[in-house]
Amino acid sequence: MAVRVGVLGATGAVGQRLIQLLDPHPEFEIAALTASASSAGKQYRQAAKWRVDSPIPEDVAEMTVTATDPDEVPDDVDLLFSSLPSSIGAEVEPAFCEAGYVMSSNSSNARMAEDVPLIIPEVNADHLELLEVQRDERGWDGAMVKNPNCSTITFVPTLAALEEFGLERVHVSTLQAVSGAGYDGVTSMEIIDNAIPYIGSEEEKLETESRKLLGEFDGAELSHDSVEVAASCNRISTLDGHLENVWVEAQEELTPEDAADAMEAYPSLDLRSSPDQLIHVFEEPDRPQPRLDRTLGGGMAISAGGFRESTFGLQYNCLAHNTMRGAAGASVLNGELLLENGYL
Ligand code: 11C
Repeated sequence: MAVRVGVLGATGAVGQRLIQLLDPHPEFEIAALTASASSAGKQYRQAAKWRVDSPIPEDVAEMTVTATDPDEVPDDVDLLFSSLPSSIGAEVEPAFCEAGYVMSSNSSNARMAEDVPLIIPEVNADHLELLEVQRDERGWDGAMVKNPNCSTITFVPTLAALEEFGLERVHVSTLQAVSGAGYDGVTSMEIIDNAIPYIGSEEEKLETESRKLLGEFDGAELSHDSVEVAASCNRISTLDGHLENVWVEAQEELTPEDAADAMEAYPSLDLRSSPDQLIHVFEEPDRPQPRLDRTLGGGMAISAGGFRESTFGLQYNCLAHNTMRGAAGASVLNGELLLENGYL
């Protein structure tokens, strides 16, 4: 029988992608939708300005949206996907966990909390065991798992593939799509013929989340990885797909061929939404490109190319679909991981 799930923040950009990925889904069935107070009581088709690239599922269109409040979500909902704005997530997500709901959240609040697993299943599924620490410390019947920021998800799996070479220092420079800012964040008129070399708190997220993801959990504490990460972030006029330029200095010799082989061989998982090949490696120097390559693996794969030696060590480019692999798809994958590991 399918697990009954709810979507918190169902009318936003990531909430809409979540609905697209969850209806239909072989393991999950949407049973609750929440949004802001102004949408509560409305049918979803009236509450949401639907903008994703497939029709709104008919059964979802007819559901009534409720306020984002634990008392409004049925008790037999076992898993919540949260795409709430972080200020609201910080306020209400703990109340849902206290009320017994298990939550896979894309919201940026609490990602760096020491007892909250920040998970990319292919990179650090073992960090899920932090939930025992979380349960002890917070006394929750429910649980909170987070996925990282979309631009962090784009490059961390490529670093994980290179860990055997002893990562020392990484610099990453991003070219981020406008959809990362949500529907209202950057309008097309602001960004056409332009690039904006600043995305609020984004650089810090790449620098800190990457070290938490690559850190080690010893059963009691999580130690953050010692790799040094410096990030610079830019908004460009792509619609979907974050492209990143990465420079890596490693302890061991790391040739472009070694790096490409290690990424190509880096394993995917057999969760429902896992792509067959996690990292696609391109030989063409002008790939990956957002418009051509963001939908590889149903939007859940990462791609890499442009491997070369540079003054600052190995250099390459990588790409992922920011609202699929980087946000909604990342939360769904974490939900599947929670199910597979008996947390639901
Ligand atoms: C952007 N990466 O492209 C951001 C959006 O922490 O989940 C996602 C912010 C986050 O603007």
